[in-house]
Amino acid sequence: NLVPIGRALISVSDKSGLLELARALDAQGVELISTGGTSIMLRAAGLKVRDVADVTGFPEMMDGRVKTLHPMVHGGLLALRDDDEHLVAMAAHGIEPIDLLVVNLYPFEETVAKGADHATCIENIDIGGPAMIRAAAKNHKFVTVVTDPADYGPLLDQMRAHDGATTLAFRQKLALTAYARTAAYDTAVSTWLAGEIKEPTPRYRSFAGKLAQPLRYGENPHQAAAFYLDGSRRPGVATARQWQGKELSYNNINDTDAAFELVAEFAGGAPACAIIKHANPCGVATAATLTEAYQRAYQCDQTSAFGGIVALNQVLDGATAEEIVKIFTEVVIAPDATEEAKAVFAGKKNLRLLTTGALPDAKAGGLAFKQVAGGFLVQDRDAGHVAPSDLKVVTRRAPSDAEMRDLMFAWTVAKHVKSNAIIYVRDGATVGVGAGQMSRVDSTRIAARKAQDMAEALGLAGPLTKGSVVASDAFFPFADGLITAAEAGATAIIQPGGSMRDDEVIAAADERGLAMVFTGMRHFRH
Ligand code: 93A
Repeated sequence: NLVPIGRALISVSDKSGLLELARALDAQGVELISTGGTSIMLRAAGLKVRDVADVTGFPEMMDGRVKTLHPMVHGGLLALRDDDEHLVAMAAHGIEPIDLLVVNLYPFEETVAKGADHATCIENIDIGGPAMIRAAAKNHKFVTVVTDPADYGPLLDQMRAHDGATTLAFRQKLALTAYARTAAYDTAVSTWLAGEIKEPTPRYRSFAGKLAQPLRYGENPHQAAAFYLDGSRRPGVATARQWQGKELSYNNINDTDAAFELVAEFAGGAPACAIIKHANPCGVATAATLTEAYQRAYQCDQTSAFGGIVALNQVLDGATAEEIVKIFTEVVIAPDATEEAKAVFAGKKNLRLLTTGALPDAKAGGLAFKQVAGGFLVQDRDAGHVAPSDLKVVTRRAPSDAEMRDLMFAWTVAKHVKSNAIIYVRDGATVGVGAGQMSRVDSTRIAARKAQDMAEALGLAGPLTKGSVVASDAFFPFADGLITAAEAGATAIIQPGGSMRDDEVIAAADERGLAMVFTGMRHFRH
């Protein structure tokens, strides 16, 4: 099953590692054929290379749209070397076998991620490259196909080990990578086009990614798992730099994402901190300084914060790092970290520090996928926002300015809490979070109960929910949830409204002197 490589066609947009590869192939006596830009680079480096135009007898034309789409190329890739008819056809038409195809595609995904205009994106749809990749991969019994510079090294290792040949097992592995690559590429094109023409229900949807790292295990140790990049380059856990600590786990990645997406809501605002456990915040705060934001987030639920994930919306400084290391934390993620902060963390070997260079745009579009048995659901990511001017005051009393600030904060946090979500907030910090309950009134009670526990732990007299405001991710179906919140000391409520019993809920608020605003927008999260 060893097939020697005598002739290679190289056509690459990403030219990293190209010269080293071409020199090594040349040294092994491999004949090189290449397309426009690739040829120029090889020739400039003093390598002997044939232009694909010489092979096809056709010039590259139409701005390069037609370069390799020719039987001389595709015949050379697809011909079965052990089939007499194929050999006769090759001889009849002067088709020479191509044993190695090295192609990486026009950078379509990168072009879209950069926000290029429509025409530029269209021009970056590679046609000839995928056609050759698919042809070579189909014929992997004889042809070696390399679609990623990361495989140049392994290719040369193979050739050195096998006297210029590759094994079938190696070619098979490259072929499966090749088909996965063209599938992911066309997924990117189709997804982009669906977005361009605002087609919400394209007939086919796929979800593609590039392996970032295999993970030790999944949500549980008996589940195999890996982490893939979706090509969007959204700043976050997928693109972050890890400065220290052991490898992130599946759950770490999931929680770190939840944490960073939450603080991204506070981009450009006051220092903000979120502490996450099991994908739900156990404390979120904004304050005058980052240190204070951390302290206040921590105070919301000191018990759960242990072993949590901390996300910050600003550069991590030394003082905040000193605060964070007082308890065990799994991961800290921030746009950046000062040298002092890094020095503080250096003493905590198990703490992972991630920096992302930027905050993601909380209002950016994108798709969210969820698997169900036999299919998957696709929706826009929840980029919904309400401004204070969108709010409708439904009670006799309107919120004070201070209440309004806290209501907006609470609403923002509620978006990131699993339903049914109830958030008590006081002075820019959560004091009680009720998450993931099947009944809304339970979430209201649990959050108040936790705030009470915390007050006792801190040795405070009154409950922390006294004088708080409350956000509910969806409407109160009955007045009971609101009454529980009022009894816990809440003075103002923010919720979508829209229940059949809104009148009862509003009346209960009025009776207790509460101010309530409706957002008209819901933030379910399951
Ligand atoms: O426009 S294309 O779809 N038409 C082609 O026939 C074709 N053949 C190779 N693009 C084509 N390619 C792509 O050109 C390759 O996939 C590679 O990404 C790129 C290399 O071009 P150059 O060698 O001119 O830099």
